[in-house]
Amino acid sequence: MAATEVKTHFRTCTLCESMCGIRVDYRGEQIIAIGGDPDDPHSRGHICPKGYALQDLHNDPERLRTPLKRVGEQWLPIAWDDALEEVASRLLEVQASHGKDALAAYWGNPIAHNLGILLSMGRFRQALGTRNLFSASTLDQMPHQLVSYFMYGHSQMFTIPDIDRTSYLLMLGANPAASNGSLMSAGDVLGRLQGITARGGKIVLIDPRRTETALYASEHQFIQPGTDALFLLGLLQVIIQRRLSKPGRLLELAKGWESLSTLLERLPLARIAKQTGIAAADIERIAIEFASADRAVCYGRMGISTQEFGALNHWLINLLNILTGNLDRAGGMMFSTPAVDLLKTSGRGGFDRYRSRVRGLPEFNRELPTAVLAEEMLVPGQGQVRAFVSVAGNPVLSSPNGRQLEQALEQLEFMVSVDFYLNETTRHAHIILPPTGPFEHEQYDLVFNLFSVHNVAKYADALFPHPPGTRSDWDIFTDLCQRMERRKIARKPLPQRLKYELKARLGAFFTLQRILDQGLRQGPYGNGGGWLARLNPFAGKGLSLAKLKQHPHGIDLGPLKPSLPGRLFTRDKKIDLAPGLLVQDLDRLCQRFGAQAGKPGLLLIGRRDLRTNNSWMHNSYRLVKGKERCALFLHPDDADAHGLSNRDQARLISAKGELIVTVKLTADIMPGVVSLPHGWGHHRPGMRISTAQAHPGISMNDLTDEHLIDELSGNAVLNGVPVTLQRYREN
Ligand SMILES: Nc1nc2c(c(=O)[nH]1)N[C@H]1C(S)=C(S)[C@@H](COP(=O)(O)OP(=O)(O)OC[C@H]3O[C@@H](n4cnc5c(=O)[nH]c(N)nc54)[C@H](O)[C@@H]3O)O[C@H]1N2
Ligand SMILES: Nc1nc2c(c(=O)[nH]1)N[C@H]1C(S)=C(S)[C@@H](COP(=O)(O)OP(=O)(O)OC[C@H]3O[C@@H](n4cnc5c(=O)[nH]c(N)nc54)[C@H](O)[C@@H]3O)O[C@H]1N2
Ligand code: SF4
Ligand SMILES: [Mo]
Repeated sequence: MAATEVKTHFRTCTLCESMCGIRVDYRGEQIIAIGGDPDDPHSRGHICPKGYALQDLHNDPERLRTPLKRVGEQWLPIAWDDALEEVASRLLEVQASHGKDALAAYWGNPIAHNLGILLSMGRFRQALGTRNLFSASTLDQMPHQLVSYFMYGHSQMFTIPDIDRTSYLLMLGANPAASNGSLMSAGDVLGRLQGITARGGKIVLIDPRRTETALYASEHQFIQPGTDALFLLGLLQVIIQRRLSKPGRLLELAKGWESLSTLLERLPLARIAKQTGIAAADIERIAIEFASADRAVCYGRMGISTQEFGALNHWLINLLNILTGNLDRAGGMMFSTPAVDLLKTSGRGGFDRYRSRVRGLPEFNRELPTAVLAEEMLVPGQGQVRAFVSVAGNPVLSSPNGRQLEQALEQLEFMVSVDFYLNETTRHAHIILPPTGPFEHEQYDLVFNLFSVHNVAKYADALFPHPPGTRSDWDIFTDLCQRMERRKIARKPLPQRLKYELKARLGAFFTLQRILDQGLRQGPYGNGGGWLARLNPFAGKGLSLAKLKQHPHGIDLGPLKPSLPGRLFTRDKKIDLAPGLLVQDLDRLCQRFGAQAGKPGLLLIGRRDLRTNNSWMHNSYRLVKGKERCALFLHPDDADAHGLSNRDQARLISAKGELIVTVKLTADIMPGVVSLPHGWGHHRPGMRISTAQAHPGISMNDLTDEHLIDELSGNAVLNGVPVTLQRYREN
């Protein structure tokens, strides 16, 4: 008998960092409606078009549910047992014949939303036992993490702008009107930004494009791509020279003050103005306004992270906040206090303990830059990568020079993808292991609570039970790890095998929910005692999973709190203002923008729009319908110079490839700069995403260059890529 009763379920949307609370009305297995949850303390009812599209993902008949094996041109369904057995044995065989590092793995962005992957990742990394580990982090925020590691002693100690209480937000290279905020998880981020101006505060936006966010800003300045470090140096120089620095209690908390003034007076303001395109008078004024605001915060994101001086930018942003006394205080740059404290459970990090084989780039946190992934597969020699695991990632569309990666994937001995779509990347796999969808497993935001502008916690059970014969990411990785571990241990003496079996039995006790419960109990709001605390008659005051479950809309844990020096992970419990490698990197900046620096040609930057989610939600019709969204934004002056008119076709050429683009003229982009979105290019053959394939667009990463990186952090340069433009006529 079909269920007739309509029920409502509350959970958090996992598509972007915003963590919106959603309410899902459903009857039986059928979703009737999705809307914002007005009682969610974090998002207060806000939701964007992608939130509604979660139902398209859930209902998508092309979302894979059964493992697939590629046989010739065909994909054949196979049983889980057979699939997992084959994956475990093939991966280990490749390592047995070519060495441990002949295996590479890549983790994509959605892992950050996925409790099951996050909690099994450490074990899986160990089971893989290779140095060739990669993730979307080096296409995104590695510079933030490297700077936190150097200055605060922990690579996960993310700095979060306290937008709810600031009166001056200086924002560089972020477009929250499209992205809904990044490294600043905030439900209804635009409402919160409007709150700043409504309180009489000011938002200054620095971006080579007058973006959708400019509508919410009090002032927008164009900046020449890749020159933010100069602009930030300019601000710091003005503050130091005019003696506007007032670090207050941070004076005691930080070391390295003496090196700052000489460090920062290296390039004349006039030259900075020329290179950045921001007038010296504006740089001076913004510096003075920033230093004299009662609560100011400087925040920079993707646009300044994925460029040549990503790490330097984040260091200078931190210095600006520190010099003006705006670190670790209300309305400034703060640190969150999440209910499960990842900082305590993960290592501090480490840098340059080994290097990539071909280009010799340093590891960070036992990861290598994704910009070297393809060459590690393509360049022959000892340690060449011959097998690959992709987890929740689509690097063919998301990493620089995606076409090169495609070639690299084609010649691998073995590839497995843990992913529920047969797409640009997974089509190269030999086996695809598809996990359940986001409504079919439990949800708690381990990562985004760390990025949150207000401390909150929320848990949701699976909305729908696992359909028979399906497995979650957690199930897949736990099983795969066991199979790999057992194979490795099989050759060991009996006592070791028995010890392993015992550990495996005990390990089965640690379900996802139990691990989460333990994390909550041991976190800053828990009762501190973990399992033993259950025996304690006074236990129960603190947060636990059972408590959290009583609050389906989530719990408000209060605004961000000052947390230094207690939160610091540096050995001497001081903030390091002048880490050696960052100081050295200033030389690279000065060389790059010295007196000799010529005028660059056209530079390509990226963009996001509200209805995209990197590369992978384009199989939802509601998200792809409507106007074409891959046009090349071009300033009318540049169009004139190239003899182009609106809607013309043109050839856009980089060092790595070319694309035929339709140009869209707009004065909202800086002259000399052009913009394309990423995440498109669904024209590749052999996929099973028909709606996306019917709206293919073009991939910006067919043009980006794997050799363009921030040399310090290894992060890919995805903004500020040199290109040329030519008129295009079809013969
Ligand atoms: N040119 C340019 N390139 C960019 C960027 C840019 O701005 N410009 N942005 C960069 C940034 S910030 C990022 S984060 C990266 C993103 O890069 P990636 O993470 O490599 O790509 P996504 O498009 O997020 O692809 C996610 C994949 O995960 C799968 N997936 C989704 N949910 C789950 C799940 O729960 N479990 C599993 N197992 N799989 C799942 C999807 O089907 C999809 O195949 O792209 C980067 N690339
Ligand atoms: N709708 C939507 N939301 C998303 C995503 C998505 O794909 N779609 N992806 C999610 C992910 S993975 C992330 S990491 C976040 C990213 O979140 P944001 O960082 O807010 O997103 P972007 O839109 O990439 O904003 C980068 C801005 O930097 C500007 N820029 C480019 N080059 C430069 C430069 O040299 N200097 C300066 N100052 N600015 C520059 C660009 O014009 C752009 O406006 O968004 C998340 N949210
Ligand atoms: S803003 Fe982000 S979290 Fe909120 S509904 Fe949209 S995609 Fe989901
Ligand atoms: Mo990202």
